[in-house]
Amino acid sequence: GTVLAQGLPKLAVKKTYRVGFAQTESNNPWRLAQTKSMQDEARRLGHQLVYTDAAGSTAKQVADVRSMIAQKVDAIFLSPREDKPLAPVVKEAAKAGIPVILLDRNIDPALAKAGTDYVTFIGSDFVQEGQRVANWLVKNAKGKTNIIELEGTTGSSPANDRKKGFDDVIRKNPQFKILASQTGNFARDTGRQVAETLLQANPTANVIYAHNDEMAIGAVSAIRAAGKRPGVDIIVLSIDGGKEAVQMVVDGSINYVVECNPRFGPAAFKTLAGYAAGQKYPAKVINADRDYTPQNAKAGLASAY
Ligand code: GYE
Repeated sequence: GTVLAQGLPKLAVKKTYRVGFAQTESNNPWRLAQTKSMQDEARRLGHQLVYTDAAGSTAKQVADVRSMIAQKVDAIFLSPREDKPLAPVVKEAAKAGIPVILLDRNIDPALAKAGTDYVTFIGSDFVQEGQRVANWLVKNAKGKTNIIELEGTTGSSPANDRKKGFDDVIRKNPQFKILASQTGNFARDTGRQVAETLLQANPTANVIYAHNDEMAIGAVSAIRAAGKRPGVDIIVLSIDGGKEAVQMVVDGSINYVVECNPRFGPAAFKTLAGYAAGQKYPAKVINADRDYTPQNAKAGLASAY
């Protein structure tokens, strides 16, 4: 495409595009639901999707985007695994005349700018997700509350922001304490192992806040292995809202889940078409997310992915 004066490449109006989707990994239901939503919508509209899976490697994702640039795709959807190392390839794409739309994870705003280096970020407000979890806890916990936090992938925007949102609220409540905070890489088994170690080191812990469902589900196993009752002796809090976790809210082993909707396909391709038609976008297009409580989880199961 032609490069506009302010930096963003123009996208020709066409019926169908050949568009890249650089996925970060495929090891959990959230990622699979996101990929399916992108593939379904591409198929529905007749677009060709050039799909890559970085399999949890930031270096591979950088190479994947470079390969899409070399293949001269019309546009690139990118879910950046980490918020800093992907910034250079976003700029490289723009220089090559290929517009980038960030999906679900963001790039450090100090390193790349919406409206200059990429079109927009479509996704959830991760700071708000963390705040919502903390607010539920502050409202529902009784007495002294000692928290273990399982962080997402180090250097990813959801891990940074889910921590910030949660910790900021907790810090304002003196009877609430975060005893330990460590990464579980958004993965079930790592989450289980880290939770096991942290539960042993912190016997007074009575809350585990996991940055995603997978780690929360791993933590539930760790709590049981420690001879305690998840959801009763130890409150379990999570973000994502996949079916398995929502079912665990119904069963009582997870206490509260804030949804993070992975169904990006319709919004992604609508934004692409709108961009080609000359529509202007804000730096962030924020998805509206619901939550799952012990009161509404059963009714909500049907809408969980
Ligand atoms: O919460 C997690 C996934 O980037 C918002 O990454 C996404 C997160 C999601 O692997 O389950």
